[in-house]
Amino acid sequence: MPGTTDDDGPDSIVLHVDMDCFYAACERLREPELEGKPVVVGMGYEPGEGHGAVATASYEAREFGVESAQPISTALERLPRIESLGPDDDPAAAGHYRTVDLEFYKEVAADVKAILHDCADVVREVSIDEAYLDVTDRTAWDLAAAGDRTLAEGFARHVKQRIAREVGVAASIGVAPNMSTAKIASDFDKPDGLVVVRPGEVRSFLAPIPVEEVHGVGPVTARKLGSLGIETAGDLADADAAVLEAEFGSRGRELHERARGYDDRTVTPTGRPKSLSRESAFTDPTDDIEDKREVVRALAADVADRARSRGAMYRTIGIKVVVPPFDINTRATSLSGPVDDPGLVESVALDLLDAEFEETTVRKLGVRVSKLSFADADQSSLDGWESTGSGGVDGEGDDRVSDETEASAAADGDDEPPDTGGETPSRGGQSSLVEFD
Ligand code: DCP
Ligand code: MG
Repeated sequence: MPGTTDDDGPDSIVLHVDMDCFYAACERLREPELEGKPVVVGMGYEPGEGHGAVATASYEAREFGVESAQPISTALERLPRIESLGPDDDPAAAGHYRTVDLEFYKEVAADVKAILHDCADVVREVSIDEAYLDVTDRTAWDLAAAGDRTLAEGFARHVKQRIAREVGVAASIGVAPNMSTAKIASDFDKPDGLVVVRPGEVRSFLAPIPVEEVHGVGPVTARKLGSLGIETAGDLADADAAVLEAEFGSRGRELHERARGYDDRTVTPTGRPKSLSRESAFTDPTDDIEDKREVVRALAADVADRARSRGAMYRTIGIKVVVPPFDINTRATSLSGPVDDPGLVESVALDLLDAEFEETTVRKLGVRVSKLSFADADQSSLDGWESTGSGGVDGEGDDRVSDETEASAAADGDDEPPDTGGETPSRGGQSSLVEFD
């Protein structure tokens, strides 16, 4: 059982990766001068608007009491906009407000998720900026040759560094033998955290954690637990299982188990895709039509191949053309019925490219098939977002193109907005903006 010390197998190694102040980090990618400054991403802060919510705040802005899901009016009271300062006001105590641009954040998230899929065989994407990785087969709990660090820690550091170097945003990572502990660990030392909880340390790591942070404990349960004198995961672990079961039913027993460090969920890939896509970025933007066509051909072949291997037929074929710096164009053609036809994917994608983008300088190209139907409805267990490894369609040694994304399920490949739990007006308002289709 994963996450336990049973004799039936080695302990799992689960990474939980969660980007730090993600939307704000994305804004800093295109405006590096915002680094180190209070940044608030949300809606409704322009004069005369007044309603809307904070999507996220940079850690500098959080010092002023600004936080996710807060009404924007409260944020503005706590941290005025830099534009509204008088000549004598302190600019360090003002916020740089930016409007939610989900389309751009999804681009950045897709780049991060591509790295995650490259680093793990099983990736469960749970929101735009968060995923679980099962890396049991890629590393080990053994100590590295020098020192007292585990190999798993070195592996997680490598993932973090790749994200920082290749995408330019910071991730916090928790490493643990099970999902719920990994999640708590990733949150434990934010921002830029790396917290490793070894198999033998789970219970002692969890003991001082407030019950609210145990996976599955919401505010109502936390209040009830509080009334039973249970404030921490340690209290919960020590509580009488029968009492918990009487109070909360079977969930009580489950929470008791989690607090004691047992969580037998395995990391399963995010569900059946609604679309399949692949993108490639050029190292240097190009307007050469033959270069562009060559990439589109390779992407089309890869996507059609993946669709076939999953038994998926498609009714829409589309392309994505990213013009520097971040102008995203998508075009698609709908067919009269579902097909499995690699030649058609190529010809439709090339037609869409030629029709409008023959002379355009592009930074990145993508091909997508969507409106999928599956020949065999029972194939869902095979539909995970398998890792295709690096190299992929672009071919080793082709340095004009970096192998960029295995389309990521939640943030990119799905047509649904990512589920971060709890909608805010800001996100709700943006969720109709989807790439392709
Ligand atoms: N988000 C949102 N509304 C919320 C919560 C989050 O729009 N109520 C968006 C903005 C966040 C992104 O989702 O940047 C990721 O959510 P997180 O909860 O991971 O928050 P952050 O990444 O911003 O901060 P942290 O560093 O705490 O992870
Ligand atoms: Mg985050």
